[in-house]
Amino acid sequence: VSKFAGIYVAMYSAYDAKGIVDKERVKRLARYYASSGVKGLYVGGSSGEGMLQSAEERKQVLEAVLEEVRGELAVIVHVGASSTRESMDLCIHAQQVGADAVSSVPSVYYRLSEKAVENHWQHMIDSTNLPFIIYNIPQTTGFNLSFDLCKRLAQQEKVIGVKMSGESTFELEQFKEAGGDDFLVFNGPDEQFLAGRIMGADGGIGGTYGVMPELFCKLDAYFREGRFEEALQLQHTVNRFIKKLLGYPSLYGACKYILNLRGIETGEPRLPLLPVLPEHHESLVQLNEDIRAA
Ligand code: HMN
Repeated sequence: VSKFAGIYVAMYSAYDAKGIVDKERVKRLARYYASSGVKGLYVGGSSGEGMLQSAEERKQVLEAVLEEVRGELAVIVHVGASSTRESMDLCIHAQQVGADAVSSVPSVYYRLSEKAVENHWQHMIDSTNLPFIIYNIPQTTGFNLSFDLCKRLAQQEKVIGVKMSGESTFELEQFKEAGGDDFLVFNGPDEQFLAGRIMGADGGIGGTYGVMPELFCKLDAYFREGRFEEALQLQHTVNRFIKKLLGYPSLYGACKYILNLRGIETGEPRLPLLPVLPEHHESLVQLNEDIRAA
């Protein structure tokens, strides 16, 4: 299980100028991360806009990523959808094409009981031999994983961890406790990466890593080496960038624009996520330079 610990870029999807999934661009983006030092990629999550794509498109993105970096990077694919059936189909596909693990949020839109969410996840777990990583992101799904449910799920060998995108490091610590030593916790809020690591996270999965993967790898290395003062200083630097990124119409639009500036074309985010406007270009050019100089 510990082979999965580490830093994962929550990868953006890449589209052409018309907004259609562009497999070549997806491959180039995956290749860009292969040389950045990260452990792997988290495909089709919030940053990857999996929820804004058809199942067919999600499969295309995953296939492109695997064709490019299979065996080089660990690839976790988010298969969450409103419909259990669709998620199961994505799990089966993930196994067929050689992903390393699957992960899912609870079903969204319907207000579901804990029992229903557990059943939703269980169907996915049973549909594949791949390891499963729970994705807890209460601020967008309205469902907060309980300690008890985490503990119950973690008893299954296939359930290897949780991506904790809630902001409480206390709950993060509790999930680690619930799952036991073999259970991985991935920090979700990038601006709290160091705090999450200190409270027990085994690594992190984040969207802003996508524009500064090297900085997060360095931050993680400082933590592992016990160089906490340097780690803290670097987290402060990173957070100044994140704060700026959060000031644009959409975080994803801003990050994708920065990648475009680096020659890694990813297109604009899909609506309803807003792209950046021409008036933002100049400040993003500056931000890109600041990140590169850090
Ligand atoms: C994903 O693709 O699933 C996300 O990257 C999840 C991740 O935890 C991000 N959370 C959200 O987008 C809600 C963070 O990386 C987040 O973008 C960052 O901490 C800035 O607030």
